[in-house]
Amino acid sequence: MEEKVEHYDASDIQVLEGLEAVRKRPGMYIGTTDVKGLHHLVWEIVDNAIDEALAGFCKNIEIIINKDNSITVKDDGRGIPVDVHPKTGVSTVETVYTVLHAGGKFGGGGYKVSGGLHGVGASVVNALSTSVVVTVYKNGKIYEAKFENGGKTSQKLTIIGDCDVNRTGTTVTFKPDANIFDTTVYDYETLKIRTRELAFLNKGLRLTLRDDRDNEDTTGDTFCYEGGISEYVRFINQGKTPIHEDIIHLEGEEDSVQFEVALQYNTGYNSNIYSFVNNINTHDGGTHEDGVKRALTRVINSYGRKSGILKEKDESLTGDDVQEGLTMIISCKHPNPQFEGQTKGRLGNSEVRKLADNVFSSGFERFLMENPEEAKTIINKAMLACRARNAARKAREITRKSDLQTTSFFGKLSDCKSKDPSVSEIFIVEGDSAGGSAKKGRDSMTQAILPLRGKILNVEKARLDRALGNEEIRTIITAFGTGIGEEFDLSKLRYDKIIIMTDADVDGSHIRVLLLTLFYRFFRPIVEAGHVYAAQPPLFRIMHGKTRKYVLDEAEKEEYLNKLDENVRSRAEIARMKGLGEMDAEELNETTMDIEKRVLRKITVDDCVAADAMFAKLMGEEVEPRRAFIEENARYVKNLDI
Ligand code: 1YM
Repeated sequence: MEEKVEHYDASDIQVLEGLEAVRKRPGMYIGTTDVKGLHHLVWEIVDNAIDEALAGFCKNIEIIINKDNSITVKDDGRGIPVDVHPKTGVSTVETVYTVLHAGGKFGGGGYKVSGGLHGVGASVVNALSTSVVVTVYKNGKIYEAKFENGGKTSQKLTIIGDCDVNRTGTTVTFKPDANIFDTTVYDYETLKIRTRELAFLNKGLRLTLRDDRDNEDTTGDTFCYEGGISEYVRFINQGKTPIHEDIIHLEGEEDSVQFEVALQYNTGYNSNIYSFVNNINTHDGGTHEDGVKRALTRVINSYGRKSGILKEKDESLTGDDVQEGLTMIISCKHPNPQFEGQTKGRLGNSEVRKLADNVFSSGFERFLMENPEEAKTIINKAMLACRARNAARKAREITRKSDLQTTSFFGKLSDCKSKDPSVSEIFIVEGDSAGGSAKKGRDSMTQAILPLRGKILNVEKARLDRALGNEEIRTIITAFGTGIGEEFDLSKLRYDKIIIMTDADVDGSHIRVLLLTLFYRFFRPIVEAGHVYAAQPPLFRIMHGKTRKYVLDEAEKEEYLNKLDENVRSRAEIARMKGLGEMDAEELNETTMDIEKRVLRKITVDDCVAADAMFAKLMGEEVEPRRAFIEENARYVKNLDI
């Protein structure tokens, strides 16, 4: 028998057990092992570099997608400490990369919570990678440590060379484990959106993203914003028409809590308010957002009264009124944030409410007093919003009273028999003829059909009161059962799935975008809760012998044909499906509606900021950005079906 030469002591075993736990239940540490989890690994490493920037030692961060889909992150900070760590007996570099939860506990102070989902950092990335190389430039030396197969040290921290004494920094390369992740292919756009956001949120920090997979000579994208969140507001307002020139930027600090807000009103009717704590998007708001919103309403009302713009007979403006057409970024950096709510997307620290209110109210009041013209424009806009809100309430009352009973409504909606929302679904179908086939082909127990006659109103350009004047939109609201605006209630939704079923052509995609705009603007919680889907009608029907096969797209068609026998293929009859209206009930059921056979695509609002910019570009008032977008993307269109 061979004698074992390795000597494991208790601490080694603990380390291995820790990383093994991460590999056993990766979801606990990074949320998911799908493409989202894969990208999450990048941010765990980048967050350490950002922490170093927040501490004031790092100015440049570089992210590179390497040829083999491994990722390299470089920074020019102090470099991870290289001395032996007193508790573990190995170098601090090794400790940070092999001991679970080590990350933030070492340095102390700073804003160490930026670590995305659970903030456990480098060791988790190591546990989920097949190889990790950490290089530290410090004290005129180059140090290197290597890890393999889920975090096992394969090379202890070693000096591998000399460098300029002034050079400092950390470089990390990791390759995600294909046994853990559904996919190990990185998406440049996904990384780009977040990299840009991090640059907006950390003013002056230079972030570069580069893709070396196809070509190593690319320069990539570099983001650096001296104006920070002010430039973020300008970016979001691209393609919108601001109603005052300057972006208002206010900031303050108390007890090591930094608070910052930037805002600008535009002529649109929607509000785009995004808040962050330690660079993490607080989707569900919290005390920082509450403090600002409360102060905004109070200051506008009190200035409005004092200045006489708001007359005695006028009612006070509400939060919704003063937030119409408002683009606002709120950013708080907190040494000890408390996240609340199911998805931990809400800031709970109560002291932040007061800080946010104080910083915002004093700064904003001053802006209004120093800029009376702009103040008047802003308050007049809020007063118009107030009038529209009252008009919408009246229109809604009429909708509520009449629609559910009117024959016109029931003429349109073929409801399902079930009254149980958890099993019910509604198909919103383009045109009467497709609507007819869908009605015949449905399972009437659980599937409701709502055919749309005309194009629905573009709500990007309309307020709620006008939207309520549109018959197609009124029908949709009545069918959903949730109400709209101030009285919206998600729990009253009558269907679990809302399925948009449009043709696979230009008109169909236009109607789909109009519907998505409507949902995104007026029913966002329905989208966020994952109730909205797009049906995927097939593009081709392939017949050979007695076999009938439907395929979704060109790629699937090729794949299927390639599998067929040569002489079958040559006789194989291919029909391009023109539209839903051309399918008979049986075909429509089989290809698009049958719960067992159909393919649905879930619509998500993964990145509200990006989606919003897209909606504004495609649907907003300004023609130029839309034209630019179409020109930019025309080259990607392969199967334009006109
Ligand atoms: C490409 C990834 O990890 N940079 C990085 C990490 C650290 C430091 C500097 C650092 C922190 C401190 C002191 C401190 C980390 N250090 C630790 C620990 N880039 C990247 N740059 N000196 C250097 O926090 O006091 C964890 S991360 F724990 F060792 F201090």
